[in-house]
Amino acid sequence: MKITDAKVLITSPGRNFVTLKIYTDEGIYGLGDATLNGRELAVASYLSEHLIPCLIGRDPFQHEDTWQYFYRGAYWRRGPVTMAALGAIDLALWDIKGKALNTPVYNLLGGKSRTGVMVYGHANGKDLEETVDEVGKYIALGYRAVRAQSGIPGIPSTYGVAKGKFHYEPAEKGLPPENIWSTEKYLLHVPKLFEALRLKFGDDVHLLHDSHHRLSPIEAARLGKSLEPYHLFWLEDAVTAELQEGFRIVRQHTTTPLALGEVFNTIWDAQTVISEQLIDYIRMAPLHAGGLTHLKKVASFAEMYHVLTGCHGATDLSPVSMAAALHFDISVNNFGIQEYMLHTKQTDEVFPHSYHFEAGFLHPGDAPGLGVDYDEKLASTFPYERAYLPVNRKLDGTMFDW
Ligand code: CS2
Ligand code: MG
Repeated sequence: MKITDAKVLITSPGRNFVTLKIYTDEGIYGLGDATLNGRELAVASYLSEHLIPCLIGRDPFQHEDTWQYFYRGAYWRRGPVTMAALGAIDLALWDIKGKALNTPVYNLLGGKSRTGVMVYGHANGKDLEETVDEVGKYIALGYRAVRAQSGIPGIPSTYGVAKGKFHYEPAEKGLPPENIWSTEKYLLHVPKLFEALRLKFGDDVHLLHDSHHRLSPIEAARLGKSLEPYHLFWLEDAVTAELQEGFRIVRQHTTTPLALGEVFNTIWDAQTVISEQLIDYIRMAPLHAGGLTHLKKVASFAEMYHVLTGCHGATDLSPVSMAAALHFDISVNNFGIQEYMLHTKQTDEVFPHSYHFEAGFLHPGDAPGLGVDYDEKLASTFPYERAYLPVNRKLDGTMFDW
């Protein structure tokens, strides 16, 4: 089998998505997600201008050699743009392989290791009361695990809180909106939120929270300790992770489980935090981690150090990414949990898929390949429009992490 062509498809059914479609001489095509939220066209161009010309003529079954070719051959290695483009190619090759062998991709990754993939939903509210109500709605829908993010008294807007009644979608058309931040107000508020959630819903439901890269190690230690009575499933992205050793300070002070890594794109980004057991969950998703080929290696390395997986699954990862993650999740032994932010109805129509939700679990379905398709005609009715993630400033105007 040979690759005969590939094209980059861009659509915006509620938010921008970039999809790679690889064609073969046997009429089978594969899909890969190449969406990098707020930098979509950088990946689209990297694929069209630099990688696709080298893809034509390659055997799509050679996913390891193709991965190495585009990783080592880039010279300028790693980084979110490079690895999202490589991830898209890798996902499309696994999709082609599954279709050619008439089997779902999970059978090529080790087969099913569990009956379903436990997911967590995203509950958020403008204040504590609204957030508690939202968590209750997810529990009523059958979710076993719910992430809770609420507005912070004294701060006009913050990460994770939807503007309207629809689910939270961070990217916005136009130039980057500016959020305002106060770590002190945040650290005072979050323990009250989880105290209220445990009082209302008891101990059984798994509760998660995302600090979204905004604390220093000692602040994260303080928050972790203050949340211990509420036994979170995890506290995510407590600290920015360029300095992996910073998590030694957090680890020394708290038993709250830590999740990290949605912004990582190779195993080297996580090598210290995994090998020193400074985290409990690695959040890398197939799209950003250079595809399933590399993510399998990350999971094997993590397994040696008692670290479980917890793939990123926000709305800016398309249904192609979600499907790939589910084939990975259901097969890998050290599975932890899967994030499941709901896409818009239009997105689900552009990307028809076989995965489905049932009683708090997602199932990848048994369609050959990844089990997702792409309706090009419908996709063309949702034109791309540049959008940005917000930026974040402290109350005194100091530029901070969003
Ligand atoms: C968040 C994401 O889902 C999460 O855990 O960190 O919503 C993140 O903000 C977006 O994926 C950024 O594009
Ligand atoms: Mg996150």
